Amino acid sequence: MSHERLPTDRPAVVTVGLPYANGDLHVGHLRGYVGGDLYARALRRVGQQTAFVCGSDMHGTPVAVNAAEQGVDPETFALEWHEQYSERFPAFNVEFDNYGHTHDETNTELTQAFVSTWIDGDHILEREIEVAYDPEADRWLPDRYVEGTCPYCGEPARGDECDEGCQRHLEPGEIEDPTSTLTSNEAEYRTREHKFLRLSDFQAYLQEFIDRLDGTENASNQPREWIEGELQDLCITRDMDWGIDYPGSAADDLVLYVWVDAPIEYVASTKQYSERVGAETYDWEAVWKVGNETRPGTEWNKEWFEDSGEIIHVIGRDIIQHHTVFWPAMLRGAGYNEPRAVLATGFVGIDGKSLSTSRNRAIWAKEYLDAGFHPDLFRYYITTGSGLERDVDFSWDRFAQRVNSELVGSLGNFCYRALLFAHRNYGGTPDTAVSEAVSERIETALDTFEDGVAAYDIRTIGNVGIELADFGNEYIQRHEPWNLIDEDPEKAAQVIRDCVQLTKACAVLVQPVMPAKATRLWEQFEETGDPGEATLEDALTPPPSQFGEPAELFSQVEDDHIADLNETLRQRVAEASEDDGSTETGDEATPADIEPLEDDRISFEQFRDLDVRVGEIVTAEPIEDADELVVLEVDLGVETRQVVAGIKQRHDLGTLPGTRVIVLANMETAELFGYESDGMVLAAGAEADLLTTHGDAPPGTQVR
Ligand code: B3M
Ligand code: ZN
Repeated sequence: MSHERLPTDRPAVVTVGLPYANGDLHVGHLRGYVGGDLYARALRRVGQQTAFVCGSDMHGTPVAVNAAEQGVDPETFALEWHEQYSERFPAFNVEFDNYGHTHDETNTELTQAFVSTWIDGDHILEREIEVAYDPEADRWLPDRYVEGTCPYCGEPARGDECDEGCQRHLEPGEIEDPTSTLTSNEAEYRTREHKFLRLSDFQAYLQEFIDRLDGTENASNQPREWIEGELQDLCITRDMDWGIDYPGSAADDLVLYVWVDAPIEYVASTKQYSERVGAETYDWEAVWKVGNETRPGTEWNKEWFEDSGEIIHVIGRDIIQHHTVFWPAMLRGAGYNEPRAVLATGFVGIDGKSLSTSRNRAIWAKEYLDAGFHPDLFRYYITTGSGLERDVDFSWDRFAQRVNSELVGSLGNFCYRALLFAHRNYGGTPDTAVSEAVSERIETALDTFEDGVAAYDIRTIGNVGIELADFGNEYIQRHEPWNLIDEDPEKAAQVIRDCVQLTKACAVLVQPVMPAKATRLWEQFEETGDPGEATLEDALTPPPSQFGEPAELFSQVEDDHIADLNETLRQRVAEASEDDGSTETGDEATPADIEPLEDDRISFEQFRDLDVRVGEIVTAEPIEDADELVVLEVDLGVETRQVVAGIKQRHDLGTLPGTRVIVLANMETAELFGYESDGMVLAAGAEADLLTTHGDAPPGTQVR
């Protein structure tokens, strides 16, 4: 880590990638917003002055295409979704300090000022390029108006992104076999002049920037190949009338590319917040500018940045390139501060399959709320189910299981038992000091929390309160105060005093992940104020000597409810696949294709000869000229092995790191295409569908 440890004495801003104002939000979107909200709350908890900002992404073809489908003008369409998001986020306790949108005046002015500074700094060039055109519709086809094949990986792609394949940003004119999404006709390429940001001006800067960047590993590893190779200039204009005008071009239908004004909204939204609360309370320039002024150029000078605040972006893994290559260059060219950390989330799957809005295999934000579940349950599930960088699966079954065991069974049970016992026997907190062992355990939890914040480790931050409750449950069970109360009243008072303190510490520690539940718990002590304002030290200060009867914090999720939700999801996916003529299970083998089962039996001893282990893929690299082969580094707990596997047909390599696989560890070694393969990864079928684990058995675990 090249930065001073958090918290610092400068202001911080936490942002989350802006949602396109073009449709319903689902659990896949919510993961980032909840993660960002948790992190912003945790930062404040450790004493860092923090603004948490975001806004709706109103421009670009994602909005224009959907608005046209509905027959509405893009502004009306996007504003409606913007209003809806402004209500939806707070319903999940995602509380932005400012939630703006990219079409507002603050962002329009700031965006044009950025571009003007690039023009003044000579970073803009004009170039004639080939742009897709639909002769029948008589229109240019920017971005999502064109589909075709990715020139880098050969997968189907959209005009400006290889969304199903290698996830690269595509420049206008790059996509192969272009088809118009307006008429489904083959598109023509026609010559047109556009403006470009000369990214190569910032190459040396970016190479150093990426070494300074904190956050998840994928965010600083993925862009290296681009930053180290030749940087392509970024086309920053589009032939559309929906967007922010290129300065001085109001007349000619040339607007800025949506990825120019979208990240600038991070700055604009912070500015709006500052303007609302006053710069003495929060000064946006102290964060975004360099020593409160702009210093355009291509250089980076340590002293300039020492006094600037901390910029932390939470984003989806598919937009790493935009945030670690384009955005820092845009900021530097305009003379602004740079991101300190980028935290890129993995994807959210549904029932072990990828979330797909076209197949309606998604859990929608509204649907979750309509099912009557408290938002904090989802917050807990989605942030602590796996590390932020990893993919996480949402299933109603797993949701119910985790709520029932971890929230009802552990946290809820402990707090209720401790407070009820204290209330009934002592009217509140027993009048004695907390034992040394318990205060030490609380201090350890506080340290874990602080280390989690310093390491941007959202999962650890989300878990620390529950782990403390696990300790509490074990503690109360071991000491059985209900037996001690007659035999050894002093000891009983001591145990309950400890448990009440642990409960208060839990309230302080779970607040970032479950803010509303933490407030309810806090109120049970009749503690005044808001646990959101509490500091970490409050976990160790005595709770009030008197409090009333507590209430249960969580209630059990019922099996019938879950069965109904599963059925609704199943029906919806089936209907969607009928509508588009596909079958949801189309890639499964039919019974006629399946080999009969083997008659020859083997002994248990023979099976035991196989050393089958759980492994975790660390890296996955294609082998050139081998259509199917991939070189994997697989962590087997005790050591990391290189394994060559024929799995390229079915798996997107970018998504493999972090995946748990099953490995035959004592397979004899082999050499394939010049690479040694030390083990065999198990996969199903001719297309090699990787086997993985259902629970969380760690790497190295034996399979029996
Ligand atoms: N509106 C959504 C996405 O591509 C896009 C993010 C902008 S962040 C500045 O995930
Ligand atoms: Zn691609």
